Amino acid sequence: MFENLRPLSEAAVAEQIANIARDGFSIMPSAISLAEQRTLLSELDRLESVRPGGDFPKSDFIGHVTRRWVDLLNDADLWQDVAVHPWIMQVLPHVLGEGFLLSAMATAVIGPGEPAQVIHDDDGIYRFPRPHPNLVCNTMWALTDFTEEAGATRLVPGSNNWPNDPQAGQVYESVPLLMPAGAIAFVVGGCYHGAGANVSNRDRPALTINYCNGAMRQQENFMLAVHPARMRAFRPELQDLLGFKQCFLAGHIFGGHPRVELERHFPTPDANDPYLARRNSFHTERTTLPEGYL
Ligand SMILES: O=C(O)CCC(=O)C(=O)O
Repeated sequence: MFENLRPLSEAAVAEQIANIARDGFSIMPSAISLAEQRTLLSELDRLESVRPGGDFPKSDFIGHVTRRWVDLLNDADLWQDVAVHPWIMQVLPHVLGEGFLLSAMATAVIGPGEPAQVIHDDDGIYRFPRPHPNLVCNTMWALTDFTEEAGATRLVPGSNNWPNDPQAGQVYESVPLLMPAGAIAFVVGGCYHGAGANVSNRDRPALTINYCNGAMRQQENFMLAVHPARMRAFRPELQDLLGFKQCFLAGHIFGGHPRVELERHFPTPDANDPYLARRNSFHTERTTLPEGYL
């Protein structure tokens, strides 16, 4: 996926960075081609058929008719492309610093009738006093038009620069993240936001691909979730995002580079490896490791 996307110009990257710093969010239209949108939408249909209702237990925060699938890197290969979308890779080093990591990959298919999510900040999980440098940046992928009726994310512009944490129950002046299908929006971790109420009669299918500063703990425990034999077959850019790149000392093994240990334990991806051979079947079934891998 995204092979035909031309790189963002330097000016376009600078504009994204400036928007994010000022408002806490920024939109990149035409980041996902029509064909790619269709592919991702049919992938969501497939996930619904094999893991109906999503993976997270329902709650007011997660939603009651919202489907959030996770553990996506153990699933269809296209998720490996999603994680390293070229425009996201161009902008994020300037927002989160070199050595930033993939923190969580999920879907947010907001079903009709879902009420608005509480306004929150994504980097509140770290409980660092504000203001602080950017720790987290989420990317919201619009697979159909983000309209107010369909539950476009609500944003509080400029709140990323506020000194206080958002308070549950407080009403904030927010704007809807209106964007056409195919757009990707950055929402920096300090920006107050929440999914909007879906008062339409259709789903609001979106991806939420979340990244963090390289010294922060990732939300999703990829290093335990994805078997090293599988990670070994990922492209190096994705391996880096999972933690095979040191951020100063963070991420070392025996004081050395984690990639050295990856090579030592899993030197040659073997085409006959039964684990790797199963990768193509992930399109139709839930991941299970073959016997002898744990
Ligand atoms: O789906 C959305 O619009 C926002 C989701 C969100 O902020 C969250 O789940 O933390």
